[in-house]
Amino acid sequence: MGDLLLERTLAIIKPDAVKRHLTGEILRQIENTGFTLRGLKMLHLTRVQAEHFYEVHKARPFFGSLCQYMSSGPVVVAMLEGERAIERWRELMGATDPAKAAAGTLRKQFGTDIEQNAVHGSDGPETAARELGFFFSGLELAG
Ligand code: 3AN
Repeated sequence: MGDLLLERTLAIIKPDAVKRHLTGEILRQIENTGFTLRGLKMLHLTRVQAEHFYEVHKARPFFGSLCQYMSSGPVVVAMLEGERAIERWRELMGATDPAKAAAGTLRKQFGTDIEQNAVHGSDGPETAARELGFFFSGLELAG
């Protein structure tokens, strides 16, 4: 066996997608792509919680608008597990700007614009560990 790399990553179905009743369809595509759902919950972030989650972006011009949007309605957060899950989930999401995302990606199918782009995914192993820890407890992360 070669380089099997079982990873976990954080997926968020963002408020625009939840509002448009796309949660089930997005979870279906996640499972069809071979990811295992290891954790799943819906929550409505406060503005302060959204600012904390996106603190790496606090100097960016879109930070205020992004946090407003991410706290505008419920989100669904999922812990995905699979081989090379971090990179593979980024591939299934597609480019940040839905207009530039490849055909078949979730952002191409369901994104509205560069901000309201339907889904979030951790961009590397350290981010995945931090972001999973933000939403899931030690109890949920164990095992
Ligand atoms: P990605 O989510 O593809 O990793 P990031 O980390 O650059 O992209 O941006 C985080 C989030 O900030 C994006 N998912 C999107 O909602 C929002 N965003 C990124 N770039 C812009 C922009 N130019 N204008 C408005 N919102 C943006």
